[in-house]
Amino acid sequence: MRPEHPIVLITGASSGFGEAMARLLASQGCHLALGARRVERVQALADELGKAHGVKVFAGAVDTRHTASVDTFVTEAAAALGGLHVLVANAGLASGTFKMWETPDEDLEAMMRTNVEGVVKTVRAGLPHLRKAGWGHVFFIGSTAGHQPYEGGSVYCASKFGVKAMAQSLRLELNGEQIRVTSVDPGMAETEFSNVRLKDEDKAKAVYQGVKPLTAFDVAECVRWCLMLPDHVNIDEILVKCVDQASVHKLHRRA
Ligand code: NDP
Ligand code: 8X3
Repeated sequence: MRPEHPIVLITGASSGFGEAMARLLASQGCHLALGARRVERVQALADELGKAHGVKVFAGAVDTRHTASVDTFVTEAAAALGGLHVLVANAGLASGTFKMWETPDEDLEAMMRTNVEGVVKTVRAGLPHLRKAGWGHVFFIGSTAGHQPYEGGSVYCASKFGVKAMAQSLRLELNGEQIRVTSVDPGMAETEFSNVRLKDEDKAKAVYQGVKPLTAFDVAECVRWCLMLPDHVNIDEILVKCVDQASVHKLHRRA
């Protein structure tokens, strides 16, 4: 039975898509559990959204690479909010644009541990709460990089192909339960993503030069729409790109 005010846990809520989802879903009456490593950011967001929308918002520090950190965050969130209905495994990153044979261990591990292992740890910790509620929705945040590989993206693409595989497996594994599974797979969107990837503000800005990219709110709207559909409707996958991006390699840039 769908709760009147779903309780939504979002990892990576300190910026970008996660922050936008928190803002949009709070405005729709959802209670929230917001996590990231930069806890001061999620705490400020939680205070703001709780006041603005009268919803309950739990904020916690979480590093999704570490089992104990994820387990503590999820347990404390569920205790503070009285359960969980929706998981958004959003925390993720690209680190560098290395050719495969040049990829340093540090970047390899950052991407695989956050984008693949972190997602498993989040779903593994959160799922019992959805099962207990008897109604749930798990969102994976994939990417066009999980549909089409590109040069300089081998490990990031591998991680997002992995996300796609996990979403498909989980949907099969949960068949027969009222828990929907959706992968939202965006193309280029202007967030802190390129700053984190390139570690250089000017280079990050240049990624979006002459293009009107997706915004974090466009992606949040995809999540909102899937969540609000009737219970018997499962959107498996949304591949969403800005109009200027016809494919990973075909981008229209204005002068
Ligand atoms: P941002 O860099 O703006 O946000 C990433 C979020 O992930 C931050 O809140 C960050 O918080 C969090 N995060 C990163 N590592 C960890 C960790 N180990 N533990 C907990 N939280 C972590 O980027 P986006 O919003 O764009 O990215 C969100 C997701 O969307 C990622 O999975 C990304 O791969 C994916 N994506 C992005 C696209 C884009 O073009 N922007 C397109 C397609 C997919 P903190 O640093 O505080 O921990
Ligand atoms: C982020 C989009 O094109 O940088 O997932 O891989 S892209």
